[in-house]
Amino acid sequence: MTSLLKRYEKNPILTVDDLPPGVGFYILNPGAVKYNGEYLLLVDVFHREGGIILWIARSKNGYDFKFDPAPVDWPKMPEFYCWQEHGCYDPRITKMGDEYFIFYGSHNNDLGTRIALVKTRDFMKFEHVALTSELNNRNAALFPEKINGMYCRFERPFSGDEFSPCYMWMSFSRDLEFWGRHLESIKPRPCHWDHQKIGAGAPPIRIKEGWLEIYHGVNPNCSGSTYMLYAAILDYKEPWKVIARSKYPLLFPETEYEKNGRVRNVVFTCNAILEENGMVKVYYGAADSCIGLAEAPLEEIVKSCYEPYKYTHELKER
Ligand code: BMA
Repeated sequence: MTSLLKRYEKNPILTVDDLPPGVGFYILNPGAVKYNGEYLLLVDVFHREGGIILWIARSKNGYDFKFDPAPVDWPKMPEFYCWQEHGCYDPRITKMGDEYFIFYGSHNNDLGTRIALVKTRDFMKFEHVALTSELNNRNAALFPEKINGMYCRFERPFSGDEFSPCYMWMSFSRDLEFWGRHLESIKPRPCHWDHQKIGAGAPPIRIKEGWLEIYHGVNPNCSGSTYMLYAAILDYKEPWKVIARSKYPLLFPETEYEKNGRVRNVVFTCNAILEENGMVKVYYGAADSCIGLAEAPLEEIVKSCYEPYKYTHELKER
């Protein structure tokens, strides 16, 4: 294995067989947070009745997880939006004060995905905040601090269909509902595996160098696409400025459970947790079918962003 992030030896940590029998087909892409002395995963479940629902799994040690007996009681989309939500997926959790904000993909089977926001204080009761984007936008990740007095997020609008090049933007808001002042942020790079399509992974983590963003890069090929994880370091005050970026993927599909499943060759994260001992835990969906955990010291991830690139071609940022 050559990925910088080291997989937990008992991966996958959760599969659909850990749910009550017959409930779902696949589980993937969990939001992850430490809450009240426990690790919580907010897991996408492809329900057998159709649609994607969210279900919490809990753990005392961050490795052994158990699903709650019932799925999350997710708030209904208010009628005034005239937007029917058939599925909610890829939740990204950000703590601000005593509240946890969760951006997620609100999916309508006929129209596509928009970004919606829910909040909670206790992971028991969830409250709708707003539907926060136009169509064909997703991968929203909220910064845990305001930037220049405004809420700040990554988002990833589509430029065309699923396979067209597209990349990470930032937007700002005073009230968490209306988002504007859009800025381009992390972009695809030529001669790297993230040269085509990229999007936020985990909400940014504050580190001494600025912000650490773990994002996904997508590489299209004849039989689909390969999803990998990369890291970037952003300026603390002006986070749209990329200071450094990992030259090689931190994690790419190498194991059977990452290479084979509902969608082959996928590792996809929605949250990473920085532990007090300096380890970063990355919970991720593998092949859109199950959940893995991979870890590395923050120091090594940061170092990898500053490593000189050894590829011989001359590189020009787009
Ligand atoms: C992305 C999202 C993820 C999914 C990934 C790979 O575009 O839809 O939920 O894991 O594709 O299929």
